[in-house]
Amino acid sequence: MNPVDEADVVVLVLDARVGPVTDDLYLADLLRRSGKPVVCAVNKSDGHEGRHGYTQFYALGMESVLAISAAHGTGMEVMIETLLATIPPQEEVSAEAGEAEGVVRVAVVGCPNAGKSSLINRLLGESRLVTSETPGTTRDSIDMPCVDGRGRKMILVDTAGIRRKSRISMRIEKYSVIAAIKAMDRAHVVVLLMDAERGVTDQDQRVASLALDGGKGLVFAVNKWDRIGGGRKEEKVFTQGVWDAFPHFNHARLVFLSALTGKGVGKLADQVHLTYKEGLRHISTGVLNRWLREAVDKHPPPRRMHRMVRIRYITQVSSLPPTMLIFTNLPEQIHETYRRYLENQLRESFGFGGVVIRLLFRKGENPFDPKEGE
Ligand SMILES: Nc1nc2c(ncn2[C@@H]2O[C@H](COP(=O)(O)OP(=O)(O)OP(=O)(O)O)[C@@H](O)[C@H]2O)c(=O)[nH]1
Ligand SMILES: [Mg+2]
Repeated sequence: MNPVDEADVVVLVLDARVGPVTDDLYLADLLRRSGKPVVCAVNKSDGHEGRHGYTQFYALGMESVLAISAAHGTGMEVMIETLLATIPPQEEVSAEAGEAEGVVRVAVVGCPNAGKSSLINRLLGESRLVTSETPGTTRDSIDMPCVDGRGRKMILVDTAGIRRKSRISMRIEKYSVIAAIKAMDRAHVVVLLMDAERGVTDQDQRVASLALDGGKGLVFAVNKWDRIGGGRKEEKVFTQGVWDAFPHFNHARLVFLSALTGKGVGKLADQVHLTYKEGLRHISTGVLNRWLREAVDKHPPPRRMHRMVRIRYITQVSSLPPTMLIFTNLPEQIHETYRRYLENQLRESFGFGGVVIRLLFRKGENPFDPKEGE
């Protein structure tokens, strides 16, 4: 098999100071006919001569013509970026494969006695796990494959109740807590189960942060709602309490349920699948850049040390969690407030409920702008 057939994308390296020569035209034509995405990297594009030479390569009629300098390392990030944007996103492929298999790994975590094992039994439709009113019943994290009423597959992972460190006296309990945290690590989506009568605990806050920081989807669930016997008003009050405790997580979904009666359990399964899908979403580079221009125009980053902060380009490099690479002239000058602004705007436009959005700021020179860096 020839190397072009095996490639996802081909980089055609050209010399800014020589050409385009006949061989370049021949190669460009050959590659165009291969049907593969081609990125033209015009090397030695530094200096006046190089910059002038680079523009000649538009004559090749290729879509991506980038100025680079292998010797000086300029234009590398934009090139890598363009390559990543050209390759069909792996996550999207795996999302489809995942859809076909439909297996979402779900870790159910929460305080001892919150009803985690009861909830999993409900989802399984049978009493497979031992439950009891004694906190600390579950010690191991067990995988439970399950198909719900709508034919969707999940792997449910029961975990030991996570309690405050100072209260963990027995070694075995300490290990089961570590196991619960590990189970979370292997999950796509974490269901944080709270006990309606207890409200939000410190541990819940720690666990939610762990889940989101680990790039997991997060769904809040309030169990034992049958004991409250509450209606809409009580739900509203409880919901407010949850968002007060998790001010940065209010994009996540919250479900009221009763593992005992089964009410709300189907809704939880729906929200788990939705959150998983949010984490897998991939937004195309074109759409993202149109969004970026609007967001930055509406509210440009403040000047820093008498310099304009320019935000030039954005692309999504991975999913689960969605990770965006943003090119700017002064990455170290993007402050938390502005990062949050961009994150909120992204959520407003694209959703991503229940998952973190990672924004990575990189120094990116614009190879098309000779004034860059001034
Ligand atoms: N009223 C009511 N009781 C519930 C509900 N869910 C669970 N329980 C009860 O709460 C107790 C604890 O349930 P478990 O499922 O064992 O809780 P767990 O979170 O797995 O507990 P550990 O494994 O000890 O961490 C049991 O007595 C359950 O019957 C519910 O929705 N409503
Ligand atoms: Mg249990």
